[in-house]
Amino acid sequence: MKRFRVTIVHPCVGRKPGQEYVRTWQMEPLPAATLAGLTPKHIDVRFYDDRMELIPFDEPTDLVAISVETYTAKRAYQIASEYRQRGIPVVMGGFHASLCPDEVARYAESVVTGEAEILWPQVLDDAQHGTLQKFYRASGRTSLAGLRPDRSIFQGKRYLPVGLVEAGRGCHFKCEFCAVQTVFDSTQTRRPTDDILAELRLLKDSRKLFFFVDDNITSNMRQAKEFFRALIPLNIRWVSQASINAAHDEEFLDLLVRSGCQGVLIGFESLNPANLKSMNKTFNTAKGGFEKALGNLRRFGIRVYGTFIFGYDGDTEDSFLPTVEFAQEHAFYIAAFNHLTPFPGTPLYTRLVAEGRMLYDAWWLDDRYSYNRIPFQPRGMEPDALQRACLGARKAFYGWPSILKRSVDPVNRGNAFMWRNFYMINAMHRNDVSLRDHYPLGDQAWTGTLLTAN
Ligand code: B12
Repeated sequence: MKRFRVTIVHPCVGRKPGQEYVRTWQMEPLPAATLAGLTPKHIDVRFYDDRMELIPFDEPTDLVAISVETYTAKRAYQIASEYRQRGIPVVMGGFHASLCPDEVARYAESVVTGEAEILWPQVLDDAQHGTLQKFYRASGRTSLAGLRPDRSIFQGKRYLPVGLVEAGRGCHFKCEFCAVQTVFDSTQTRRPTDDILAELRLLKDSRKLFFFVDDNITSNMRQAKEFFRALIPLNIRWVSQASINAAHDEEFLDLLVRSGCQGVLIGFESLNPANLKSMNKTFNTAKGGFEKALGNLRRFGIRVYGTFIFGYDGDTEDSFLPTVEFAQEHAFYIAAFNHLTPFPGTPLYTRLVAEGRMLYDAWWLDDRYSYNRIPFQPRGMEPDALQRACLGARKAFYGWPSILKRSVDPVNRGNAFMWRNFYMINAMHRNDVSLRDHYPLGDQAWTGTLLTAN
């Protein structure tokens, strides 16, 4: 009997005519490996990464699965149209599908909202029987026990040698701008420690660094500590995302270091307490605030990837320089200076719509919109000034004098591996400073017609 074939596609954000997609930050996409791992063995799986290869639309397949984020939605709909024009049904899932299911449903036979662990086998079964439903909605959270991402689909593709692994999903905080809280309803689930350790052992020889992609690895401190204790004997190097409250817990910091943590991404967001209040992120300033927390991290030798958001109501053009100086003074290993982005479905988006401040109906689909353009009206400056100032902040932080100064910081050169990589990673960021500015969403050279579904 003919085997059923499913083609998984990871879309890129967009493409300029005749040019390759931006090559930096191309890591193995875990959503694709997770879906492949959930697919029964009697089904053939193929995988194409639109960021690095041409999709062979004419290759025979029975079902196409596309992961959609807000920035990749436009490109995802182009890809879906190519397949659907050839009579192949398309199912979409991922963050944007969960945030905007009705929009996504216009371009696909089926939409999966929420986590796919329970629903995906059902989708495949229905597809094989020709009974695909329009919506498959996950109710509540799914257990992550038994999760086995299948990375064999990445063979032959050139990704950064970083091992992306999930330890948990979601975050209990309710930051106004964050899409994660909307999708997971401010809850966090964790994988059983033994499952994670088994996955790490499989990957350990081929990956020099692991990235736990958890939205907030510190969301449940008790479980995080238990996990770090179990990690110690593995002797790996890892980085992840954390909230700053964890930097006030000495036992936690000690376990971070002993388990091989090389650095954490922390969302500082703003130096302005009024902005943090509007973001619902006042926990950032608790227990002595940034200075105390950064002092603690420094004492334990933990590198910091600091991220900042500009464009909240308290920001003006004067907000940028002190923020860049703060990041330089604390010798952040790397830092991000991004404009506020209202993702659909977030409380921020709802508020800005209610205040009449959105400049596009759906910026992610609007042909006038391009990457890094400001999609809303800030209060303290004009949109163009906000965009220019973010660019200026990145240029200053990734200027050679700043890179060199930060490179000799004792924490950043705490071990040879991270010191060597400091130059490579900062050079990559430096190269990226304006690379994505005004990058199109969707492939600009695409001449097809977006096919809508019933
Ligand atoms: C790792 C990561 C990255 C990595 C990407 C690594 C890579 N592979 O290339 C890096 C650091 C480069 C990155 C960059 C960015 N990221 Co990012 N990233 C993540 C993060 C933390 C984890 C993603 C992951 O692997 N999760 C594990 C997988 C298994 O989970 P999942 O994607 O949710 O998939 C599950 C379901 O959604 C569903 N599903 C997913 N796809 C599909 C498809 C089908 C067909 C089906 C049925 C189901 C399904 O099934 C899966 C299993 O349940 C997420 C947060 C998160 N919780 O997902 C943010 C996240 C995806 N990123 C986000 C953003 C905004 C960005 C940036 C734009 C940030 C910036 N300003 O530069 C960039 C650019 C993104 C791009 N597309 O180019 C947002 C997207 C929001 C949105 N509305 O779309 C998220 C959700 C973070 C957030 N706080 O809002 N990111």
